[in-house]
Amino acid sequence: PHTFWDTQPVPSMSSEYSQDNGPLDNVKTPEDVRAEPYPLPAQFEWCTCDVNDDKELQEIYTLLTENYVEDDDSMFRFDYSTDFLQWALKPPGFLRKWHLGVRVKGGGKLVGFITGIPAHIQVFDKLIDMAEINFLCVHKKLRSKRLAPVLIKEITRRVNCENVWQAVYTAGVVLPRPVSECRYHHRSLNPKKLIEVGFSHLGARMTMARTIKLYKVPETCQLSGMREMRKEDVPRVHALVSTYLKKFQLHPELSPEEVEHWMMPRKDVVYCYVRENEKGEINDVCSFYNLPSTILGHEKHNQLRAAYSYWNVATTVPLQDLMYDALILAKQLDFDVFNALDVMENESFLKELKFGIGDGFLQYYLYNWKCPKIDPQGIGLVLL
Ligand code: YNC
Ligand code: MG
Repeated sequence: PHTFWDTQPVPSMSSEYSQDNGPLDNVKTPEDVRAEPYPLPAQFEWCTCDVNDDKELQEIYTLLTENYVEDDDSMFRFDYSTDFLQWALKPPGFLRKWHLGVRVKGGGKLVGFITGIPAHIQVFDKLIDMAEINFLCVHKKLRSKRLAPVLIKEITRRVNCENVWQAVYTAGVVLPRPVSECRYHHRSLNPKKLIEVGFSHLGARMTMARTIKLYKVPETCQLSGMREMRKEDVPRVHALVSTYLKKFQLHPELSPEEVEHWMMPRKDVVYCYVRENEKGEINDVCSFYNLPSTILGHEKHNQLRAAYSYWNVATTVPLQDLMYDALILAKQLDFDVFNALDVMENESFLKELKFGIGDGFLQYYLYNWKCPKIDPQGIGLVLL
């Protein structure tokens, strides 16, 4: 039983996937929205976080780095950097009110967090203003006290106040009810370290030397004309990415400003490369973001450097060849592993490029929306 989720406009676990595509709730206006914040237990208060304030950004970083998502065996925990958080939370049109925190009363310690950012999301034939919800976190010492439902209700109220009634989010856990079930795949770049820290294991009848050789990649790109994306490439990259994403049943409609925000290289945050031909034309683009994990309780290593596949479009080479260069570039940047979901056309390169399947799923969800189930290959959306 889901005491909270059963009260929310999401399809129940037992229901059939809908044949139509539309909202679950009655249509409302911002005047219908409750004016006061939801009540919190007496020791706590709401705060609107300011990610431009270095001290507040540091508090968010500390909450997340100590309390955010871990794997099932508690070996690794996401370690989003402050620069990454600035990038993730300040896209064009972001609202400070959607960076919601819970503090101990009197401006005390930050113990809870959830965020929304605005996005135009196409689901089948409908284009909807949505919030992308992320970074839901409750301090470890305050778990199982039903604080998460209050955070979710309050962010919903703040989103509804802006006349936005739908949201998209992902989670490792199964809740009512996934619109798509996707899986991570992992490509070892530094197999020795991955094995030492327990991220992967030496295969049967494999030696360390043989494993290192198996995952070795060339030192330089194999395609001609690969270079970092520059500001002047934004219009062309926008055209490539927005045309490509239209193929998928669930995808964002990105403006040129959003493409600039999400794809222009930022050191240690997001990497983007274009392939320029002899005529100066760009026809292929690949990108990945840097999301390290803290390695919990290991004496030799304390951080796993992971690159995550982001927006990739190949129009003049096989996608596999473009992604091989992405692996080579990630290796040059000293990443230990390159992760990719089975979304978009990623299945076309995962096996050949020696990705291994991860354990567990990444569930995609829509709030206040019913529609048919979408295969991973129909998902054109990557959330950070
Ligand atoms: C989760 N990840 O099922 P029921 S992903 C949503 N997303 O409710 P309590 C979750 N709901 O089943 P705790 C959830 N995890 O009784 C649990 N729940 O109906 C539900 N972990 O609350 C759960 N971050 O406060 C149950 O649980 C209820 O103290 C229990 O807190 C949960 O960001 C959590 O994994 C996750 O920090 C905060 O465990 C805590 O355990 C934690 O007693 C580590 O809560 C970090 C972590 C989640 C990452 C993410 C996406 C979040 C989406 C939230 C839903 C958004 C809906 C749309 C809103 C806008 C709408 C508009 C328009
Ligand atoms: Mg709680």
